[in-house]
Amino acid sequence: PRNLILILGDQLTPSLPALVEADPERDHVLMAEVAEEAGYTNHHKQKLVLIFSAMRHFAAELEQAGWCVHYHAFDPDSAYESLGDVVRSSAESLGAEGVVATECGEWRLDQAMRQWELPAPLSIRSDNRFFATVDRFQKWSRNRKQWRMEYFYRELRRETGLLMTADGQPEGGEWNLDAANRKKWKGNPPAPPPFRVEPDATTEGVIAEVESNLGGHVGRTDSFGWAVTREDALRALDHFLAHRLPWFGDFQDAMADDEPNLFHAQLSPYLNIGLLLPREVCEAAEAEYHAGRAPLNAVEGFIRQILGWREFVRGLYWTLMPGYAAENRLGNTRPLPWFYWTGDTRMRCMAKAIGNTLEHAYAHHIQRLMVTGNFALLAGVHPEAICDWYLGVYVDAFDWVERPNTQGMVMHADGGILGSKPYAASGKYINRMSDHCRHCVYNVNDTTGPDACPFNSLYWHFIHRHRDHFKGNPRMGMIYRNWDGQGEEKRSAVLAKADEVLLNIDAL
Ligand code: FAD
Ligand code: DLZ
Repeated sequence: PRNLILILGDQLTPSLPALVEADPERDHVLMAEVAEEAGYTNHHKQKLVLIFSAMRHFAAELEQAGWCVHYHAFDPDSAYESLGDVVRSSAESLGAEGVVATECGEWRLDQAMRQWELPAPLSIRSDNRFFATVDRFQKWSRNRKQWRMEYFYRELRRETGLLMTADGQPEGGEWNLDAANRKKWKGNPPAPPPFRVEPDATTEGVIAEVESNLGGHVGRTDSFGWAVTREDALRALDHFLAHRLPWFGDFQDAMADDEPNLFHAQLSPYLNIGLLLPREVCEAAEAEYHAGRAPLNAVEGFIRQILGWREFVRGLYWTLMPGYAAENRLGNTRPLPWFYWTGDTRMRCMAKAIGNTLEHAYAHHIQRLMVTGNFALLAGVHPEAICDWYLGVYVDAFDWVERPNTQGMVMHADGGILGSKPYAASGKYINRMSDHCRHCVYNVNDTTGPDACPFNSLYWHFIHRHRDHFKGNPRMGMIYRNWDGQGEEKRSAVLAKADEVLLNIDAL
């Protein structure tokens, strides 16, 4: 072949420049399932199944479209450990004149790619599947003291025209309708059943292979129901638009004991591996608003997650790596409590969020941020330990999006680049937004007694131990006034209780 075109497991998009600019008559495609990618973290088995099965389906679609595809299926005895090994050997044996790849999503692999020693020159094409290039983000961020998602988002709204009126104003007169999106869900409207795709023969085959070759990975495969083709991902999108989007805004921050997904889209894995494109997803949601089928608070809230947060964290990642990964501004040292890997804890909210994660490789944003994330923040877990957990257990997890969300949004380890205030909360918040506490053995209204909710004392311990760090933060002033106003005796009792909780953390 003239060129060998490498397609990675999260690049399953026919419109990639590397494919569009190539010629199926002269260029060949290379795809490979390899031990190094499967093993760089404890990937949930459903994530492995999703990626391998989606890769195999994509390879078959390319073949049908006339491409010659060299596909290396996972082989535990393979002589090739890494993508670099496969690319080198394939380029050599096929006599390729050049190798073409697309910018990859992780710093780790990007660095490795740049050091590959290949028999033919490597060219790396840009990834056109985002609204903004990294350069675009850097142009925006360069001269700003503070980087706030909201302002980057507004620029992208203007540039894309999404939810903008003809005279350049935000639809409805306001940029951000978040204040309308904090309702507790009390069962109405009922949450729709999740969208599931029954595994086909290819997926069944991959499930069996993952169980036998990578069976030590976290999670289970018997509940696998993710889409593995663009066609089914589009059906998942339609299902979301029809059954969830209208209430997405109202209940965006809600949690429910027996409804793990509520009105969330569950589209992140498809966006992240390229089965769906962010623009088509946002445009489809916008069309629902214009057709009068979904209210503005839902559609704006949804589009903000993709056009705002998703683009913002990607720009931030590529601008601040690799230093970002080492940030630990709160000086945390604690290892991750073991129950993160088992769900075996009496804290109801944690057991539910972790249990769902282990079963489905998914938890929605508020479970990640305000339950498992909040607990790790309050307990002072080392950022690397909690990052590694999030990178493993979620079907949508890739370093470029997981890292800023964990290191920045959850752990405040970056000192406030991503968020001006830590998302620290006591049990009161969880009780306000969910019905978990009603089913919990711990008492959310108690802070120091034997059955007190652990989040309560840990919250004040967190506030107390990081006073030096947060004392200049105007958004934290009221919290410190509240803490100081509680009196010496009460504060000592709260701190003593938190010490006891931390000492017995694995038994909570
Ligand atoms: P919805 O709530 O329905 O949102 C719609 C879409 O918006 C998502 O599909 C996603 O593409 C995007 N989105 C929403 N919130 C964010 C966000 N904060 N950052 C970037 N995109 C966002 N998302 C990932 O895609 N991969 C990750 O590895 C990941 N790790 C996370 C780790 C932590 C600690 C936290 C707090 C959040 C993380 N997120 C991650 C963001 C968010 O939780 C998920 O995108 C979301 O839960 C996916 O489910 P959904 O499709 O139902 O999302
Ligand atoms: C996540 C992942 C996994 C588990 N396996 C593979 C693989 O075997 N082959 C491959 O090409 N890609 C895989 N991926 C996705 C890559 O790790 C991904 O390209 C990087 O995470 C960069 O975003």
